[in-house]
Amino acid sequence: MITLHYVATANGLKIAIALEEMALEYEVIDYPLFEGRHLTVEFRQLNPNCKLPVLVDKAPDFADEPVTIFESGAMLLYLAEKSGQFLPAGESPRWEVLKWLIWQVAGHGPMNGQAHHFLRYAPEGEDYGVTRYVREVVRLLNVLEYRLAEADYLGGSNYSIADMAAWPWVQASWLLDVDLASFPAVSRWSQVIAARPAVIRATSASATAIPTGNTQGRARLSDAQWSNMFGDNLHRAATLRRD
Ligand SMILES: N[C@@H](CCC(=O)N[C@@H](CS)C(=O)NCC(=O)O)C(=O)O
Repeated sequence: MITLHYVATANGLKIAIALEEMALEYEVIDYPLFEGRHLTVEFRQLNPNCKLPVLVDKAPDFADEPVTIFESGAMLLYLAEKSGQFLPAGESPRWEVLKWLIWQVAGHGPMNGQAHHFLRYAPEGEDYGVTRYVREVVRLLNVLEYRLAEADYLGGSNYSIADMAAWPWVQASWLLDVDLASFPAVSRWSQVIAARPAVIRATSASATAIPTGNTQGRARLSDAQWSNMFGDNLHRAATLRRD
């Protein structure tokens, strides 16, 4: 049994999709986005970075003890290796998947995250951050367009963990007022993935679906919610020590 410590955002959804695709048994522990329930000494033992998602496999193939994995890219690799699916074994196809997976978690995800931050949370009237990061998201969509005009999926001809990583963030592009219709190959890829039964299950199950309030419109946070997301509570968590 796998426990998924979950937040209903694009990074969380990547892992829910992977678990559904791989037909692995799992339970979800939900951490509502603004509540800061993960900013604790206990949670820090799962992820020193105090971020979600985190996966705990109580029955790993290679150890008697539970294994804890943080970082969505590491989780996707772990699950692909555990299930033997969605990461080809051969050297060339494997590296195609790995380089697009790393591209997503190191650049595409963080840049989208910053664009969402400046649009939803930053003080209004400050355009620099919005312009910088939304423009960067558009640039990265052009990179995806280039790749997906030559290949059905990011890793080549087969759907893989690289697509599972990128798709939830691409889906969220409309929230940035970026029209995917300008990227025909990305649109085609996005629609094909959206129609997969595992993706439909992950995006619609009550435990893992992304609520409107997590993504849409300008966020109106209470002082406590702001502190959990960006302020003192968040930063204090990085100084918590084990007892
Ligand atoms: N690089 C990390 C990003 C994790 C991350 O930023 N998680 C966000 C949700 S998408 C989070 O935990 N937000 C709540 C918080 O920072 O308190 C990954 O890919 O797993």
